[in-house]
Amino acid sequence: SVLGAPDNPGGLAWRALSSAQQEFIKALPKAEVHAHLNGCIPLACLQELARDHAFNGGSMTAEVQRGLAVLETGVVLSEISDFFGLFPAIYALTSTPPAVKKATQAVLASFLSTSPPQCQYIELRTTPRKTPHMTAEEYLSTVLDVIESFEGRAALILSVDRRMSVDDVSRYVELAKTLKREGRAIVGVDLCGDPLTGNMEDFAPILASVHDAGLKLTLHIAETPQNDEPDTLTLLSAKPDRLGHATFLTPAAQAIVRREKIPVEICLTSNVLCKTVPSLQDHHISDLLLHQHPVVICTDDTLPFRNSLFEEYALLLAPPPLGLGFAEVEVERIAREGMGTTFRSTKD
Ligand code: 6MZ
Repeated sequence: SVLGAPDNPGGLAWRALSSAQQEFIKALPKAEVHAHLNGCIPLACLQELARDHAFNGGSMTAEVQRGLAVLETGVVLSEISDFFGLFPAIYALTSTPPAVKKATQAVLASFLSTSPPQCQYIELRTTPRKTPHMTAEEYLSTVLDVIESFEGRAALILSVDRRMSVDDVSRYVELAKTLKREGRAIVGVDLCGDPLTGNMEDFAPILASVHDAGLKLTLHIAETPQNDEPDTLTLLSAKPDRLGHATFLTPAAQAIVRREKIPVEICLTSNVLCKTVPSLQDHHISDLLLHQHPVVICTDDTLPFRNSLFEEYALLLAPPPLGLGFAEVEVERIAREGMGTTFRSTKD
């Protein structure tokens, strides 16, 4: 099943729908453009990776075991900073090219190979990583080989992390440009990672340079109240083509985002579970839609959040308090306009 935990916000909304409404959501053409590879590994695949890891003599540190146990039972976060502590456990299991290949295949299959598929097209993002078993180049090339096997239905966004050094950000942005020149299925660059870290003054010009190579730029921006106006305005100076979250835009930042009509990637379950919005009903999507601002509905991290794209759309359609109560015509328009925010060039 592509449906996640029955008691998460999307699961409850999904079950509040009639079967005709569920069929309507399943049949809607959709694009997924904000999904993190290591955050979207299906649980069964992660468990298989843990078995492979043990079989190959890999050590299962207490940290990895704890992380796995949390992911198996379902995460409860008191704040967003708890979230980033989950990744070392996942990374311990995706540290060789065969493991990365298996994980990428499982992630793409979970979006594209279900019947019906959750989406028609996905831009999957991931942060290059070097480990004792592979270089960052090998990591990306392994991910790209799998993406390309989906023949135009998937593309890569290379993420750089706010915690990286300026040198690493530069190196990975150059790598993204090289991959694009080589004709690989890469469409853009993303900035992600713990929103409370990093100095964006140094990152912004490097990020802006991706446009010269024909790549697009998306940035996690104003995800928490601690992301102050200088941080947000500095990121906006890089001329992003889409924004992730954009929950805490100050009036000055909001004026720019509205004027430039920069599409916002909306991750409803993620924001509710990370408690960056007080409730679904208070989510900034309502204000964006009121202003006819372009949005695209996305899952973010289906592994910890146990959500699916179907359920994210259920959150739009189900009546309050479980959902936002949009009419089917409106949900259809949101899906269609979301398709229009992708980084695919028209000639592809
Ligand atoms: C910021 C996030 C995120 O890149 O290793 N990531 N960054 N905000 C979020 N909101 C919930 N969710 C995930 O995928 C995992 C990485 O994606 C980023 C984190 O840096 C995480 O380590 P990849 O494939």
